[in-house]
Amino acid sequence: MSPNASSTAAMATSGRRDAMSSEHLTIGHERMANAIRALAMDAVEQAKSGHPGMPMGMADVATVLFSRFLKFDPADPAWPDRDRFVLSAGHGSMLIYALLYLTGYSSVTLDEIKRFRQLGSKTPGHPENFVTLGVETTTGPLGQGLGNAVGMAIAERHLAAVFGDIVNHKTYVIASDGDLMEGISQEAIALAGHLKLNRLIVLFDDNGISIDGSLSLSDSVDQVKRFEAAGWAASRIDGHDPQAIAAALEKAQNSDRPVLIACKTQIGYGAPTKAGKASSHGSPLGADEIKGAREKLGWTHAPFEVPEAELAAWRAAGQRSKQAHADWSKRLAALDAGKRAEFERRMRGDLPKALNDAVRAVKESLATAPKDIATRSSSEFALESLVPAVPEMIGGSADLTGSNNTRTKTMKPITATDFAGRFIHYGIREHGMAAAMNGMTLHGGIIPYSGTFLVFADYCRPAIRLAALMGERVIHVMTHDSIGLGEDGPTHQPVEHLAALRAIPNLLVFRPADAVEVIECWQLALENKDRPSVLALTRQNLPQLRRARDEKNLCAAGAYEIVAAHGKADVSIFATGSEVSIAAEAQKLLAAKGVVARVVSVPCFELLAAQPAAARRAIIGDAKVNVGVEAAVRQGWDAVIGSDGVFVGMTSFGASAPYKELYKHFGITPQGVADAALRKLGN
Ligand SMILES: Cc1ncc(C[n+]2csc(CCOP(=O)(O)OP(=O)(O)O)c2C)c(N)n1
Ligand SMILES: [Mg+2]
Repeated sequence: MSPNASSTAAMATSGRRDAMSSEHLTIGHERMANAIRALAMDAVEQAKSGHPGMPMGMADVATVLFSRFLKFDPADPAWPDRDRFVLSAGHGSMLIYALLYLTGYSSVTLDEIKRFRQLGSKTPGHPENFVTLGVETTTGPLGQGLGNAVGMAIAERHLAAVFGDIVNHKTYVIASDGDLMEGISQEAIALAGHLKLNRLIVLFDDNGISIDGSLSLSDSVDQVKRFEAAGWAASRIDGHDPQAIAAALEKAQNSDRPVLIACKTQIGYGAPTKAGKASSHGSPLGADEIKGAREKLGWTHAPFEVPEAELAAWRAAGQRSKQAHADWSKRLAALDAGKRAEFERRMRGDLPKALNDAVRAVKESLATAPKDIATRSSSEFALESLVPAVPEMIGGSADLTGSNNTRTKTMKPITATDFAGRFIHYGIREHGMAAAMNGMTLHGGIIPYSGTFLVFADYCRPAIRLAALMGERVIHVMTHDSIGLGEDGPTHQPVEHLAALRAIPNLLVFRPADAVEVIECWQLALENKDRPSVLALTRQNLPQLRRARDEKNLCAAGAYEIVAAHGKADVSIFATGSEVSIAAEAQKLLAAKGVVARVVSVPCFELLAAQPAAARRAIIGDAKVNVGVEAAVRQGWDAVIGSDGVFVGMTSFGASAPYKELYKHFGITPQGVADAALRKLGN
């Protein structure tokens, strides 16, 4: 059915969900949807770049969703119980900007729409949640938004289990062919289906077109069957028929499983020659085509002009949830004061006071009874105190729970029948895990931490990058962090991963050297509210180097002198993680040769780089020779040791053997470090 044939009558049939405003009924669906289409065409034309096809194709679906189903309040974009709306197909950003403007968010004005894609505007090329209030997550890399939405839906169910009916909302997604072709989508839908996330509703823009042309060039998947196989309820509808859209959404409200609605649409709907064609995907339509579209759609208004009546209908749609919002505020106010304060604290992202006590207790215990254990085990020891103290921490692992040591003794799993648990068995789905974690953080009220091997950081990387871009606190525990994992060999031994992670702006990469540094790094990861962190941890045992009682978090400076020189140092040895104890042994060998050396532990390059210049210089010192030691590639180390510094590490992939033999084979030993320093000193 075409929009012309539907509109008002269709809207009225299932109008019991919302008391539609009289304006809306007068204006009707079609004119509201055309307001989106016109704004998308005009903004892309003015910017001379952008993607008009998707917003034009999905305007009908979006209009029904936003005017009849979505629970939202433009006056309070951060309302904790709003429905989440994720535009996974971020290239269609004009769809969300049009919706935000039309429904009355103050963040997107008509002027901002006119500045689409310009520097400093609220309407960047792809939606950025840190730029535009009302945008829930940053999308553009296809598939990520869908992955985020799964995390949001998990967060909703968990918080509802903990706090009751003040958390009771849905998560809606618009996803395109590209979103569903990306591998991450399989991880996301499988996890969602397994957990029966029945408040997750995906509206698939089933337009059969991608950039190269017809989807048949590269794909023949039956998406409905695919989603059904993953445990979803899935159906196919005409995405231009408001009645069908409303009926499908209505049915989705009470589903017992996640819902896919495949909406058959025409990309660039309304464009006279480009509709249904890839040419409407990612370029301005051009003046003639836009003129023709205006005629075809019966939209006679000037560019960027939304007549008062249409705007009023949309603004009325933006007011629909006022009562729901007020009712929610009453429920929140009626909550037990302690519970309410706890909910509000978590949603603000503030840490509980108990954290500091937990950190102190771990440090006290380590000072009393030192632990010469792997840092992955130190992390578990830390978590045994942190997890009870910080109830918003939700742990997990991508099927390596026993290796990552991320599940504490008391943690129960989150399951389809009990969301009160605090541990997620993500399955072998690193990418889906990392994207879901982003979604949990974006939802609010949760600090997710993961577990996998460091080498599989590559499988999470696109999501970690987005966490860093968005400034989201997610914490990745990545164990088996070097050749020190031994026999599993080079496929499992990260060599370039630390450097690659350190290259991501705003990401904190921690590589603690012992049990004390582990608790300090955990504390820093938790306290850095606007940054993601990776904790790189060992499989092999390490000595506890820090034996003194230090209230102060020495890792906070990114680096610090862990073994002082006896006198003026000729050599500064910088090392991270498992190589710090090797550096400490090298210092003794050098002392035996009459060479004075100091050892600096560098648990976090990024925090060191952030130190004021004088403090950084003091940490780095002025020894004749700087040596860097890390069982990884040199890249990035020159910032610490200088280009004249000596580096002892890896220049190739590792090998399969017991780890002690590997360290010897690759020359990463106390003797190797001492020899390198001596050579450089000319001794
Ligand atoms: C991971 C990723 N790969 C590639 C792209 C570039 N890209 C943007 S949209 C798109 C595909 C367009 O097809 P579809 O998703 O069906 O969107 P439609 O054209 O129907 O709006 C591609 C390849 C991207 N944004 N993300
Ligand atoms: Mg498509």
